[in-house]
This record gives sequence, structure tokens and C-alpha cells, in this order.
Amino acid sequence: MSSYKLIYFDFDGGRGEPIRIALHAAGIDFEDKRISFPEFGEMRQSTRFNSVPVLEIDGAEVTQSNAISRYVGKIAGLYPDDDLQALYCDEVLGALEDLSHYIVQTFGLQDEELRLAREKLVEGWLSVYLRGLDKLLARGGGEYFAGNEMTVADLKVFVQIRSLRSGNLDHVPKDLVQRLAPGLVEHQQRIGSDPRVVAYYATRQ
Ligand SMILES: N[C@@H](CCC(=O)N[C@@H](CS)C(=O)NCC(=O)O)C(=O)O
Repeated sequence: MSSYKLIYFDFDGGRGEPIRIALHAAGIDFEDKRISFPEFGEMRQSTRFNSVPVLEIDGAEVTQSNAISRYVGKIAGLYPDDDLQALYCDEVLGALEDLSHYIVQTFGLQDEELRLAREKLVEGWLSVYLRGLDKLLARGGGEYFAGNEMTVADLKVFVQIRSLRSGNLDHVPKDLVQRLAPGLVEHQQRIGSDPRVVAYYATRQ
């Protein structure tokens, strides 16, 4: 049996969190190595692309959160067998990766510069992606993004929408998702109450 170690920041979000949920849903026993930002600074240069998440399988490093999500999703039954539904799932994973880049561009800014960048983000890319994701959810039938069942795409959207609605991004209104893409709010509640997601968070208490 292979050994799995996931290295990511010590918070229940970001690119690492959907992988943690999927690993748990897959029944894969893994080391959940949570690192602080100073620890990341020390190890950054030694990772392949100076970034996390990193999944080690039997000690061998693999990167790229969406590739890892797909791999674990296949084991967990959280990735479509059907090619078209798999494409739909991948489209969502890719869109969220792009959105992450736009959000991260505003990190580290301060005061007025931060306010302006976040307002531009809200009016621009965030609106574009929230509306686009809402349409992709409707394409999937309204409940899930692909295959009429929960996939890693749903997990990734769930984590992102939960973060956006938490108010942890200054100058991003907490009700933005509700106003622009109410279907994503219902989706967050649906995924958050899925027994596999509930079971994962029970391990976090
Ligand atoms: N495409 C990569 C992006 C990885 C990435 O940018 N990770 C962020 C954390 S979520 C990071 O490590 N940033 C550190 C840095 O850029 O120095 C993936 O999906 O895994």
C-alpha cells in the first residue's frame, strides 16, 4: 500500500483543501502536513515549482492541484467516467485556477492600493467568474457541475465560495456571491451537507 503525504498551508481552504476532502472520501490514509508561512519560506526553493500543494506518493513529489484532484477524484469516485462530463469537470477546475491567480494578485497590497485593486477585482474578474460558474452549474443540471453527482469540481467551487462568503477578503462584499450567482450559494450548502464532506470536517474537530 502506498504512503501519501499532502503538504499545504495550515488553513481549511485554498488549493489544498479540496484534495484533503477527496483523500478522506477516497479512504486514503494520508499525512496532512500543514505548514506555516515561515516554514513554507524555508522549503519553497526545494519544491519543484516553488509552491504548494505538494503530494508525496511513496516519497515522490507530485505538484499541480488540479492534476492531484483528478487523480484522487478517480480513486474516490469523485471524477466522471464519461468523457464529456470529465471535460465539464475539468473546465470548472481550470476556471477556478485562473480565478485564484486574479485573487492572489491582490495579496500583499496595503490600504488604498488594496482597496482599489479589490474593487477592480469585484467589478471585473470576480463578477465574470461568478456569473460564468453559475452558468456552468445550470448546464450541469443545477445541483452539480458534472455527471449529476458530486465531483472534485464541486469540492473546489465549494471551498472557493465558502471563502468568498466568509468575508476574509477585505473589500469583497460578503453578499457578492448571493447577488451575482445565488445558485452557487445553494451549491455551497448542498456540498457542505454531503455526508462525505461532513465526515471529513468531523475529523477536524
Ligand atoms: N498551479 C499550481 C499553483 C500553485 C500555487 O501557486 N500555490 C500557492 C499556494 S495556493 C503557492 O504556493 N504560492 C507561493 C508562492 O507563489 O510563493 C497548483 O495548482 O498547484
